[in-house]
Amino acid sequence: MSLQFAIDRTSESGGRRGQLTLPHGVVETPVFMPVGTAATVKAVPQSLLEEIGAGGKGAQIILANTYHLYLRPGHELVRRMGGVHRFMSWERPMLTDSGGFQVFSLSSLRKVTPDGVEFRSHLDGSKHFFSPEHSMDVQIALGADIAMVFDECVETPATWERTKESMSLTHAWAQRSKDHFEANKHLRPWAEGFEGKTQSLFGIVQGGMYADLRKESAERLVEMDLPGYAIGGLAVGEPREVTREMIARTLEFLPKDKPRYVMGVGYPDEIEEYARMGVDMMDCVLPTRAGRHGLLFTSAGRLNIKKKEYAEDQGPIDAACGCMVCSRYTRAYLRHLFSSGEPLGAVLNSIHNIAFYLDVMDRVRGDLAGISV
Ligand code: PRF
Ligand code: ZN
Repeated sequence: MSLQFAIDRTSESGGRRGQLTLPHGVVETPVFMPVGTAATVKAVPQSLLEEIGAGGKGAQIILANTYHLYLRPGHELVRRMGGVHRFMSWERPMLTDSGGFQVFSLSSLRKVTPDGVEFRSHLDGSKHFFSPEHSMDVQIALGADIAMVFDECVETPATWERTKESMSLTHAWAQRSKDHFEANKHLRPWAEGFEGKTQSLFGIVQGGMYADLRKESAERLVEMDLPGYAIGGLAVGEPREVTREMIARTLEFLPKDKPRYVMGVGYPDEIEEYARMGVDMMDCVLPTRAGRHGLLFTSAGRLNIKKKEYAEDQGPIDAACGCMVCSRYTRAYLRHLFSSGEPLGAVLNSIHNIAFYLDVMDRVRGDLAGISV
């Protein structure tokens, strides 16, 4: 089996405590996945990712991006290096996003046709074309445990008609993604020691901010009988209540026995809330991106380490945090590193923020394990 999902307990609010078994290991859910866009969780070495947060268990699964690795260093190079796990020396589970969302958010001069998307690289302006088939070829070369279908994330706000049209394109692309993935997944870069195991492909529900389209999209994707489903197209600028409502309206139509993943969310209180609603997987650049900008998450809220008031503060970022940064360094020192533009500032801030996110999920898992209905 390439993917198994077992749910131990479900809470009254729908939260699930489970285990997702993948070729590279077991993931305790609900899980937060740090983002490793270019085969690196920015500023954090792999050895630390394996240790920080969640009582020393570290990150269980990380994400990488098809769009970035295709452009640089190139997916064929990564394949020759043994796949993305071997290339970056991360032997735990991984997931790759399909490139759809990144093409729409990063590249320029996009031309969308039923066949795919033509775009210019954000790196050097060179012209490229992504189709569902090409996205699958790239993701198979990278070899993450979970690949994602190629989708279009509609801009917001968008009319119902525009959203429906984009959603229909996403459904056609999902079917093409599945067909091409199934026919080619045997070409993944790892085989030895993984007998009988290969990559799995997840679907992505779209439908913008329209509950009827969310239902239609979920139902259409469920017909494709994929091993897991993501909820895409959210956290793109809409109010938080709308995000929550769309997640709830989508979860209703997704199978209870398969993993459910909300892409690209959110603040710590949001990931906790969504996990308690029954979301099993989430990813977000926030802990690392905010960390590089000096924004730290704590049990007492957000803290901006740039502020003058921390110049001589002998306390840790968060006295309630057990991470290696909080147990060793003062706010005064971290403020000094940040104000001096020292690279270690970004490293330590990112480590604390990731540990904080992983701790949030570890606490939610503990709560869910204790509740049963
Ligand atoms: N689609 C894909 N990746 C994504 C999204 C999406 O809609 C989002 C939206 N929050 C984040 N990452 N493929
Ligand atoms: Zn900490």
